[in-house]
Amino acid sequence: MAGQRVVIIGAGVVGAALADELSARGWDDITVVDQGAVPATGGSTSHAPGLVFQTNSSKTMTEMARYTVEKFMALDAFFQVGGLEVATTPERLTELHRRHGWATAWGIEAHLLTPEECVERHGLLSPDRILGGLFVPTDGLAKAVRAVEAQLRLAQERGVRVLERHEVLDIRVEDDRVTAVVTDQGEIPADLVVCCAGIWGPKVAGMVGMPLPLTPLAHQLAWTGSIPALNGQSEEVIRPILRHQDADLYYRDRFDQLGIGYYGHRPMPIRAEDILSIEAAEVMPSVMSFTEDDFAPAWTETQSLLPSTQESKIEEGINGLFSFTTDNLPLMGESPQVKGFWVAEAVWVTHSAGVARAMAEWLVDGYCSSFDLHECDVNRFEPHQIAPEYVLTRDCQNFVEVYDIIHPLQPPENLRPLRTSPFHARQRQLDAFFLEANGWERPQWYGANASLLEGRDIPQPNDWASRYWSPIVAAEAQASRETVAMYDMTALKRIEVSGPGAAAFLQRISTGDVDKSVGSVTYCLLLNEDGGIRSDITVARIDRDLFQVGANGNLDLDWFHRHLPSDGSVTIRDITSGTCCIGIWGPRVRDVVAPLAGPDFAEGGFRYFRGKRGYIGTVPVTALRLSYVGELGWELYTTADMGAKLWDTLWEAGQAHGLVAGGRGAFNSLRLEKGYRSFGTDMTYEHDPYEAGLGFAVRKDGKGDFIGRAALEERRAKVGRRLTCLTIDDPAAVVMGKEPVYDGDRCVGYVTSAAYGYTIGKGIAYAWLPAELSVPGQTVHIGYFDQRVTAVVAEEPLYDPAMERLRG
Ligand code: FAD
Ligand code: THG
Repeated sequence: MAGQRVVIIGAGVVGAALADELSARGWDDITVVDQGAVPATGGSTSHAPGLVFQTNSSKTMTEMARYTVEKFMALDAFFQVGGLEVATTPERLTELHRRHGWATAWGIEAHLLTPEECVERHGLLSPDRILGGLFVPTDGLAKAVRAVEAQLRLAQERGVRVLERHEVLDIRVEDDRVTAVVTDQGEIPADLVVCCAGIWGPKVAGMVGMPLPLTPLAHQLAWTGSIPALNGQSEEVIRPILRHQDADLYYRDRFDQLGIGYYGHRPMPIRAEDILSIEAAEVMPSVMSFTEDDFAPAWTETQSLLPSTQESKIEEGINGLFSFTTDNLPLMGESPQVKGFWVAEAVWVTHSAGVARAMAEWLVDGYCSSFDLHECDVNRFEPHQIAPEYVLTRDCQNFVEVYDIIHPLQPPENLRPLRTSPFHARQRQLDAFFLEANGWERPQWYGANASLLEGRDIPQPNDWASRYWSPIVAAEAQASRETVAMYDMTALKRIEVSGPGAAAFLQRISTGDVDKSVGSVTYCLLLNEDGGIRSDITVARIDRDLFQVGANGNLDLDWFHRHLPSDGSVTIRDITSGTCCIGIWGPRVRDVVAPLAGPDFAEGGFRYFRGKRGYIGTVPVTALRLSYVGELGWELYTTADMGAKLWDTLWEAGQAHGLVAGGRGAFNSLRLEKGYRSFGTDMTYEHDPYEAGLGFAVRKDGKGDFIGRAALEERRAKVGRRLTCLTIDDPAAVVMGKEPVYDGDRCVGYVTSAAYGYTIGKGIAYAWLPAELSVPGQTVHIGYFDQRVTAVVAEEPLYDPAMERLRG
C-alpha cells in the first residue's frame, strides 16, 4: 500500500521506531531527517541509560512499555534482567503494594519481595536499609542506540531514506497544510510531517506556529569507577535495574561499574531554543556539564544503600536533558491548526516502540486500535495549560515529584487558584475544601456543612481512602437524597453548536438522534471509527439551529473542530468559561425553584430530559432537567456575570427547605449509586458501548450514518468483557480505582471508579470483568495494598432502578 509522503524529523528512539512501524504497514515514501549523525545523533537517546520499568498508574503507558520490551527483545536490544524497586520507609513499602496492584491489573507479572529476597536479586544492597521490594521479571535495560540502529535498518530495507546531518530550518505551510520540510541541504516535499525531535520539539513545532507544552530539564546521571566487589564483571548487565525512590535514585550495571541516576536535585530547565548546536556543544547538545555539588547527596546515599560502592568513586557524570510535561504523559497527535503536522513528543525510551506503533496506526488507519490514546493526545489541554508559565512551573514541579507518592486526589499546589467559578467567594464563605479539575477550583465538601453530621452515623474509610475525605461528604450525599442540594457544575465542558448545518453535524458525529423537537435533551456517545467510545455527551436542542453540548473536555472540542463541514454551515464555540452552572437536585427541589421560576418549573410543567429557557428571579437561565446524581431537579446555566446572583437567589429561597451546598465527593458517590459512567475512568477509547453498558445510548434507526456505526455490529456480537457493578460490605474497605480484581488467584480485571454509597450503605466499585464473571451474585476479590477485599457483582443501578426519584 502506498502511503503519503512522510518526513519524520528526528532519528532518536522515537523517530526510528516510527520509521519502522510506518514502513512495516506498507507506506513507501518516508524520509527520516536528523541534524546529527545516525545512530547516536546527540539527542536524549544517545546517552539514555535505558532503564525500562513498565509499571505505571496509566494502563496505556504500561501497555506501551510492554510492547517496547517485546519489540526490543526481538531486536536483540534488551537485557531482560528484571526491575527491582526497593522501599526504605513504611510509606514506600505500602506504595510498592499499590504499584504491584497496577502491574497486576495491567497484565504485568510482579512480585513483592522480602529484604532478603531483594538482596538475593541484587547483591550490592544493604539488607539493613530496606524493608522490601517490588520485582518485575520482564523489566530490564534497553540498549537505546542499538534499538535505533536496528529499527532504522529495518526501515531502510523497506525503502525509507535516512538523511543524517540535515538540520530542519523551517516547515512550509500552504492553506493550513504542510507541504515541505526545509533543511540546510534543501527542501523535501511532504504531505505529512511527524515531529520526533525530543527536547527540540517546541522549536520545531514553533516552525508551524504550534505551541508544544513540554520543558527540557536536566537530570543527573553518573558512573562509578570499577567496584572491587564486582570483581571485573565481564557481562554488561547481570543484576536487575534498581530504583530507590525514597531518595530519588536509580541504578544499573555496566560491567564492574554502576550507573546512578538522580532526580533529587533542583530543577534545571532550559528553553528548547537555547539548546546548544552540535558544533557548539562540548559532548553533544543534550548533555550539559555535570554539576558535582548537586550530586553530593546522591553519592552519600548510594554508599549507604550499596555499601560496596564505598570502595569506588564517581568517575564521570552528565546533566542530561529530556522532556517533562504537565501531566507526565506524552504528546501525540496532529496540530489543531496545521493539517499534516503531527507530533510524537515527550516519550521515554521505555514507551518508544509503543508510541510509534500507536502513531503508525493512527496515521495509516485514522485511529489507533492497539492503545487507548485519550491521555496522550496533544490536544487534551485547556488554553491556560499551554501558557509558557504554566508549562514551566508544572513541568519543574513534576521533576521534583518524579518519585513521590501521590494520592489519586492530590491537587497541585502551585499556580492556584487558576480558574474560579462565579460561586467561588460564596464557596469560600462556606469553608469549601477545594480540589482542582482542569484548572477549576472545585469544592470537594463544605466545612460549613459539619452541622449536618449531627445524628448521622458515618463509617470511617481506611487511611488511604480517608485522605481528601471528610465525613461531611457523607452528610452532603445523604442530604441530597433527603432534601435538596446545589452543586457547582461550572467545570463541565460546554460547547455551543449552531447554524443551519448543526443538527446534521451532530447526527453524524454522535450515536444519538438529536434531530428532535426544540427542547429535547439527548444523552449519547462520540465514537471512533472502530466503535470505541471517545466521549459521552448530552445534546440539548435550545433552538432549531442551536444546540448546547455537555461534554468531557478539550478533546471533544478538538474532535468537533476536525469534523466541521467545510461549507461554513456549522459554528462551534466553547462557552464554558463565559457561563456557569448550578445543578440543583433533591426531593424538595420544586419547593425552592418553582416560586422563583414560575409554573414551568412546577409539577407537570417540565419533563425529564427536556430543556427550556427561563428565569430564576432576575437571572436568565437555560434549564436542563437531568441529573447525574439521580434526583429530581435541573442543571441551571447562566452567563458568568449573573452567576453569583443565581447562587444567592437559590440559596436564600432554599433556606426554608433545607437546601445545602454539595461537593464533588458527594457527587461522585451519588453518581455511582445511580450507575452513571464517567468517561476516561470507567470507559475509554478501547471500550465499545455494549461492553460499557451504554448500548441504550446508540440509536441505529431513524437517523443516518454516524462515525463508528459500521464497526458496531461486529463488536456487539462479541462482547467478552463488561463494565460491572460490585458492592463491598466492609465499610472501611473503600477502594480508589485501578486495583486488580481476582477470581481466586487469577487477576481477571480491574477497578475503574469507586466510592462508598451513603444511601445504600455499601461500598461501590465499578470494574471491567470477563462477561462470564459479570453475573449478579458472583464473588470476586479486589487487591487493595496488601489486602484482598471481598466484593460481589450486583444488579445495577443500585439506587432507584425504577427511576421514580428522577421522574418525580
Ligand atoms: P531524541 O533522542 O532527542 O531524538 C530527537 C532527535 O531529533 C535528535 O536526534 C535530534 O538531533 C533531532 N532533531 C531535533 N531538532 C532537529 C532539527 N531541527 N533538524 C533535524 N533534526 C533535529 N528514558 C527511559 O525510558 N529510561 C531511562 O532510564 C532514561 N534515562 C534517562 C537518563 C538521562 C540522563 C536522560 C537525559 C534521559 C533519560 N531517559 C530515559 C529519557 C529518554 O532518553 C528520552 O525520553 C528519549 O530518548 C527521547 O527520545 P526521542 O527520540 O524523542 O528524542
Ligand atoms: N450533564 C450534562 N452533560 C454532561 C454530563 C452531565 N456531559 C458529560 C457527562 N456528564 C455525561 N454523562 C452522563 C451520564 C449519564 C446521564 C447524563 C450524563 C444520564 N443518564 C440517564 C440514564 O442513564 O438513565 C438518562 C439516559 C437517557 O435518558 O438517555 O442522565 O452531568 N449536561
